[in-house]
Amino acid sequence: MHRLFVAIRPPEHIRDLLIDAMDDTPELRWVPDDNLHLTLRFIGEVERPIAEDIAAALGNIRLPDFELRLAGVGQFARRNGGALWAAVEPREQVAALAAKVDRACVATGLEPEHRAFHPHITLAGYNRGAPQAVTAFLERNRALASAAFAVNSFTLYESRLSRHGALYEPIADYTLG
Ligand code: 2AM
Repeated sequence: MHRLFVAIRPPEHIRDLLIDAMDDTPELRWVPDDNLHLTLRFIGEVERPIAEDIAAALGNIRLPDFELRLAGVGQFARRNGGALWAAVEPREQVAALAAKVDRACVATGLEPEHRAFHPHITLAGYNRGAPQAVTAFLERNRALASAAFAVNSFTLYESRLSRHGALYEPIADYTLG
């Protein structure tokens, strides 16, 4: 089985800004540079032939390239902890791309994504009991912003679990424009 997702890989200068926002708070598990991404569609575990169908269907997506910029931070709070992330703007084109990716997945037999699309770049995870560190992070990075950066491709990733945590391996790149 292959655990897949489709994502945008931010360019290095944007990842550097994100890494600058990280600190040494021990309660926060920061995402390593290699893993920073904006998820367009989480696919989950599929067999090899389905993975190949998905890879082919993604190659049929036609959309112009576009720009995004970092625009603040936020959190997903869950019962047993949560995640901190950087938000991006504007929403329209990245949402259109996510919708096309979803349609390509549905065309290969996957269930449509029912959750609302909320474009974000996860920066850290935390366990229950880190509210002070979370509040401090949100406060400190409220004004996180960047110049516009070009999004001219997206990537199909395979997620593998290793001793050192999740490893995201690019399987295929797709060019926009
Ligand atoms: P994220 O986008 O909020 O960081 C690989 O697991 C990526 O797919 C992660 O970036 C993860 O969250 C995203 N993702 C979305 N839905 C998921 C789910 N149900 N299980 C695991 N990861 C999911």
